[in-house]
Amino acid sequence: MNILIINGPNLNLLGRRQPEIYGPFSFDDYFKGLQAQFPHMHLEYFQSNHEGALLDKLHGAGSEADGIVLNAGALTHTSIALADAVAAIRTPVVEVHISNVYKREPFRHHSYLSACCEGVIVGLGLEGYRLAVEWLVRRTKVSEKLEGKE
Ligand code: CA2
Repeated sequence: MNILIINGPNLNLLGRRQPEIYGPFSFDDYFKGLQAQFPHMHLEYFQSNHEGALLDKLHGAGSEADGIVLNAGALTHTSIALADAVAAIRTPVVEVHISNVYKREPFRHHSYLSACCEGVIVGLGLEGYRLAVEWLVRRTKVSEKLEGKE
């Protein structure tokens, strides 16, 4: 089972700036721990500060990944192009936000992506990624059972 985690703009700064909002850990360190927790799964991590690169990754992942965890950063609140890409692929996508965007500025309260995603996890810190992976694994197993693949 392949799960792809995609982080958008500025999330490469995790652990280096604003720890009071985003916590003290870099994503690379968190990702190593996540891989150890899901040893039988193929987890891939991709981060980009460029909208086009995120679009290309989503298009490609449509045929390769069984599930996608997406934190599009600030593009969440602005990008109809990313929403269209999520809607265009068949792979289930879970939207994750590290901070509780509803406790923050009003411009963070709207997401173009949520309506195209299977679900949204907000404000649980980096643990949101683990919960999203766990849910995607279960969802895939349930779908396979329903399709009689097991
Ligand atoms: O809470 C989240 O995960 C966000 O997606 C993070 C975005 C923000 O624009 C969204 O409203 C909510 C910002 C990512 C910036 O990440 C940084 C991490 C560390 C230091 C500075 C920025």
